[in-house]
Amino acid sequence: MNSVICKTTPYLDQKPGTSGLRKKVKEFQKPNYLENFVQSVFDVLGNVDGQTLVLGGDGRYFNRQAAQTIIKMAAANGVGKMMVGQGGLLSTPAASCVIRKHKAFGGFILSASHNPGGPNEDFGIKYNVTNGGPAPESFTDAVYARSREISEYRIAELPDIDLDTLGETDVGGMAVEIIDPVDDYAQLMEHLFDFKLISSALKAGSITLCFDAMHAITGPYAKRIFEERLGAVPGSVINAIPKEDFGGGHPDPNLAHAHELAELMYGPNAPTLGAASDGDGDRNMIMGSRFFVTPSDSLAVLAANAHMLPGYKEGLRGVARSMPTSQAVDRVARGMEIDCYETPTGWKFFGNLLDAKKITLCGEESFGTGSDHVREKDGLWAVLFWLNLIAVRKQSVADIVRDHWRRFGRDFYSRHDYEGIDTAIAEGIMSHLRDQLSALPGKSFGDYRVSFADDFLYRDPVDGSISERQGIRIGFENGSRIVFRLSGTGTEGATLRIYLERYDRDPEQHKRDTQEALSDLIDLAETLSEAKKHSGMSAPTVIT
Ligand code: VG1
Ligand code: CO
Repeated sequence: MNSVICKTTPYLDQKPGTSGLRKKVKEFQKPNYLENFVQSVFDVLGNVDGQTLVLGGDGRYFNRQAAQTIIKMAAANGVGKMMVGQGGLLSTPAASCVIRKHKAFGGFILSASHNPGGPNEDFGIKYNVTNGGPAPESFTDAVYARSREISEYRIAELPDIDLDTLGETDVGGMAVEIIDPVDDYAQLMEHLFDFKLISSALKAGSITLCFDAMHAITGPYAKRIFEERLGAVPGSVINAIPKEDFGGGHPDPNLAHAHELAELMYGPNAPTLGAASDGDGDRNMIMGSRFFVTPSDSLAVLAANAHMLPGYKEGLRGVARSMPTSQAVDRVARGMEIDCYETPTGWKFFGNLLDAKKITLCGEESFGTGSDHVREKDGLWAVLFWLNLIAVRKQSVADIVRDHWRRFGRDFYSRHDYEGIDTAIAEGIMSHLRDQLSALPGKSFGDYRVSFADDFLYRDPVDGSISERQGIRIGFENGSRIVFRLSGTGTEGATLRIYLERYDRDPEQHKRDTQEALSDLIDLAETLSEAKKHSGMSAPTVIT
């Protein structure tokens, strides 16, 4: 093999965010931009001689090209074998599954998740470690540091590799195995859920399903699992063909972006379960007829019912949620007398807790739920979980959630995003909030008396590592909370996220509209942050 060492100069902005490095495609197309980052990962990894790496992405624009570059660089860096999803495709949870199942050293996932795709939109790359999960901050910090001083990278001079034919070939002394992207993942799902029960309910028509793949990676997975394997009526999966630009939409499963599904679910012929996933297949939205399940509630419902499903019949070791996620799951954990951990935003923080067997289920308010079956959040897993639960309980989605509220009380919850704010203004809003923190405890605003106010600091209970400034939390004596943080996944300006929650035990109140139930807190968030005033925006751009 002819391997060359190419000279390069550093880019100074290759700092991975909440989930990998995300930039405009145009940035990634700059000379050596991708190569610098990938070589920085190899440099931090050190000796990878003979190791196996996994590679796949969500199929967005630039996916194939990036895959070719990474394979050639892997060969030149001594990697023994690359396992690549056919067509360069793998959903994020499937990549995690493949790394674990085949005991690979790690893997590259090419995705900017829910961000739009296309020549003028976003691309992303992240490295996952041996446990199948996103690399921890210590690793991404080291990659960033390396990228700022890199001076050369290694690449094999090879013709383009055939990414479409299944099977193993030799590429310049390195084995490249093109694998079916769905097989391993589908097998794992079969092991966790009662496929027989779900299948008979779908075939009998007692459960109907509409899954919106949003022209993203889950199309082939959902077709195979829901329609071919479980027997859902053909057409149950919509927008099933992955497209490089996701059909021009945002592959973000929420009521704003998955509008085709939302319309169906609020219409006269709604199926039993409506669901959607994002660009790379790790998020999920769950709906019943005229009913939207907040991701925070979904996590709590899954935790309370997990023992009814085959993969979780032994019960849960513990649970975890990201800090801004509502406290609904905490109430379930208390009832079950298991531990509940509060972690910073981003799946990488769950990895240690899962590996140390401290938790079985975890989730985030941003439409992410998962368990110890892989080390990523998992969209289709959550949909299968709900299908299985509905089949066991023989109740509608709405009835399952309302029962849950009657038992545990309801955590009204919403997130207000202000997107595309000038970065300096967004930083200013955060520091204005930070300046108030020490004076807030004990202060009252109407019925709300502040019990604590801080900038969230996380000490990992497994390795003791510390992550600071993870978001501003303001907690009230009645259990309500307001959280403020800046997004770490955007590629344009800044996004301010305001998370609002209020608990109500009284079943009479559970029917209330969420925004109305939260209106005092919404006003209070503005009083404290002056977000509208400083951003010049009269309303949030997205409310979930
Ligand atoms: C967002 C979500 C966070 C999630 C992250 C990656 O991050 O809030 O909960 O882990 O996206 O998800 P941020 O920093 O923009 O708030 V995905 O599906 O984009 O990989
Ligand atoms: Co995603």
